[in-house]
Amino acid sequence: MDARGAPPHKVLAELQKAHNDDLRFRDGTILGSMCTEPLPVARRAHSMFLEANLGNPGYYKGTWRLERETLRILADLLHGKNLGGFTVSGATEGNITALWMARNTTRRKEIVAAKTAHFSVRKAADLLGMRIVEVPHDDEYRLDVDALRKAVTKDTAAVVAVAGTTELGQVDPIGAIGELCLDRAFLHVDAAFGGFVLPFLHGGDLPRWDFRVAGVSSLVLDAHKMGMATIPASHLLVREARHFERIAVESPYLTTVYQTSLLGTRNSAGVAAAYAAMRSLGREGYRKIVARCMKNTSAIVERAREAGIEPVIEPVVNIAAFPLRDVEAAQRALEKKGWRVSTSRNPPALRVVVMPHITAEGAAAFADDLVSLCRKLGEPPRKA
Ligand code: 0PR
Repeated sequence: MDARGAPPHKVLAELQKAHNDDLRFRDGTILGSMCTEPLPVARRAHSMFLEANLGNPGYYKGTWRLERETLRILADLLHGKNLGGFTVSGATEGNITALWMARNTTRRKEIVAAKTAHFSVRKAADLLGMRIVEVPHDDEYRLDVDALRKAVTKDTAAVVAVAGTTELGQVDPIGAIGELCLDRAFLHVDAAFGGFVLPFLHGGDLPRWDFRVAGVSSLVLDAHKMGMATIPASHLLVREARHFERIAVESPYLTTVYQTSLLGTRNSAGVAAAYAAMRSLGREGYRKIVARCMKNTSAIVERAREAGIEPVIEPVVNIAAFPLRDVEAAQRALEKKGWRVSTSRNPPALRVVVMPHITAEGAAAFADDLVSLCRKLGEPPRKA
């Protein structure tokens, strides 16, 4: 650190220079991220609550009310009654907290999950001294329930199911998983991505995946992904609030006697941003956003299909993955054209996340580039 401070204009110029090197969702070229441009009202809300700290809620009664109200809105959306929960920084913290609670409540050490679960579950297992028992998935990349039946034992603390897997956007058969877990193990649903998509999907007969499934113990969903809020804003909801007691730590000099969150000082700007996004969009607003994302996803898939490029699975949410011979070469070629896409490992595929910042024109332009580059790279149409 310098001995003397620099004048604000100089500092701001440095910040601007760094900011200019960042990509921006608004440019419409990012198809490799699960985040998007936050809603303007969410940005405003975020900047209003920069001082608040929900780690000490007694000083921030208004923010605390907003958090409770946000959780009430979400519980209603996800068909839960009298749920416990709080805002977390992301699904990583949500997954760690849920598994921490499961370990301390059951006094068991095994987490059963499919390979398709997010890597944050591995972080949780490592931190908590737990062991992951990996179960296979079916041909459609959904957790295999028959395999799960064998894997759940008296040592199982929790099963992790995913509603919107990171790589393919697939939804595990949570109804059947819930039946299996009921009275036997915790069932934690990772709806980091799907949480703000599945409730708003038009039509379809999506099997139940939320608190309507009796076996679901906890659920995490990220408002900083499809929730249109700012980063960081995520929510952990727990069917039985008393489970939080198992991870409670005394916090004697604060305004609350116990703290049940992993984090001490807690971000509150994200709480306000999530509240603002949900209040101003309402179900209808999210429905429109999800419908547009799904339409653009279908447009990309259909165009690719015409050129003989089949997606790994029929997209369930606004994620599509194309199994190419040389995924990295295709990614590089698309990057040269200005597109940012990501890849999946299981199976190796080019992965696109069609977020709200992608317009219909953008989706069409991307699909054209994808098809022509694949032709140029000699990507053979995949045989069914
Ligand atoms: N669970 C699932 C199903 C996820 O997809 C993710 C994140 C997490 C948990 C962890 O959530 P947090 O990162 O909020 O703690 N999925 C993305 C990923 O790892 C996160 C992401 C988002 C990465 C935007 C890059 C990016 O540009 O790919």
